[in-house]
Amino acid sequence: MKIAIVCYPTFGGSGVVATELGIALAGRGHEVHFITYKQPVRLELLSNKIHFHEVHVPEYPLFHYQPYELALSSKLVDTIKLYGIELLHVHYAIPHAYAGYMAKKILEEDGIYIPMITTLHGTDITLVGNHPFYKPAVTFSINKSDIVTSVSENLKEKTLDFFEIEKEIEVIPNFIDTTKYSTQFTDCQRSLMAEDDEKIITHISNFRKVKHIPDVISIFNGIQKEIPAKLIMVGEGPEKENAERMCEDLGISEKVVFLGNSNEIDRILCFSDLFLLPSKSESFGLAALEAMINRVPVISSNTGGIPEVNIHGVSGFLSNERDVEDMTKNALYILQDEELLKTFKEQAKKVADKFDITKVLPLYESVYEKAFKVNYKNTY
Ligand code: GMT
Repeated sequence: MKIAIVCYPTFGGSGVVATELGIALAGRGHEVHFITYKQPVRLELLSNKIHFHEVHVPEYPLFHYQPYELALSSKLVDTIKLYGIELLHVHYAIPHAYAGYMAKKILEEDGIYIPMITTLHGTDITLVGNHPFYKPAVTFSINKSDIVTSVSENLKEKTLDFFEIEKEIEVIPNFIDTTKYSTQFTDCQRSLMAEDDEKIITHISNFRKVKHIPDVISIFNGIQKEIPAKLIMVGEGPEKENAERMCEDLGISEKVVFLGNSNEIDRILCFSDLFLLPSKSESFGLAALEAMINRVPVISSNTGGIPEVNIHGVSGFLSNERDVEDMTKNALYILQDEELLKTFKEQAKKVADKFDITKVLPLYESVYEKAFKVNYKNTY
């Protein structure tokens, strides 16, 4: 099958999922075309099965806002025609589903009928999508997609609550390629980060408000008062400066390392003892899954789709949002007992194995097959 994938190319869960899905589909013999404004960060290898087409938005003094949707729709139309693409899969509703639907309609003028799948990832629904400025357009483009998928049961429920959806939403959870983690790193350079007696706590995100970064610091502050520990903060975003300042004010700057964005998070997770994800909400929490596959237990909030990934008392612990005290207590409970830490590490890996890509990829392939039938029915 020739498939076009539209996604955000930057560091962030939806782009990572879209990229890994495309790579896996190419591995199954499909021809995959990524269409976005920059080469996706995790897309390292291009081949005859994996193509990348860049969307350019020419600058013009009259434009206060660059019309990215327009440029994306046009690029989709041209690429679909040129490469004989048979199916369009857009990740993140805004503005991808909208631009994709426009491309679909333009192509129909030329007698080309292409099915479109929209995958909802989270903030496209929970934060941005239900804003009154966007809501009608988001509702419209979700309803006009041939198939809609969401990455968790919780996100499906929220979508049905927030929007007037006339479509069935299929839940296809995010996934991980467990073969990439089947052997442990031999070059895991723990000593570069911490002393032997120090526990390593990690947080990875795009440092937005929704991640409750101050809670990450507060939990770590509580931990380091009781046991020797280091905190590794991976990522970039608007809350990073505040976080650096907060560490300074608490006098723990020497124990906190801000690494910036990284393409090699498994090299960091391989020596981590605990992962913190106290978010306000997560539709899924891919970062937690990536930690768990690397045998890192997770201390998280219990909101959104997180409980579908991090299992309380098994792969880590869940607490109410903002309950820093409970999260700190749970973290210390795991970290202060070496045997227990080992058990949680193995359990985290076992839970993560359930999200292996080999189980999830066929779900997408069967949704693709279904999309052709739905598109045919909608068209004729
Ligand atoms: O919010 C982010 O961290 C980025 C965002 C994205 O779309 O790139 O992540 C959302 O999608 C991920 C992949 O499906 C999920 O794992 C994240 O939980 C979700 N983020 C939120 O719901 C806040």
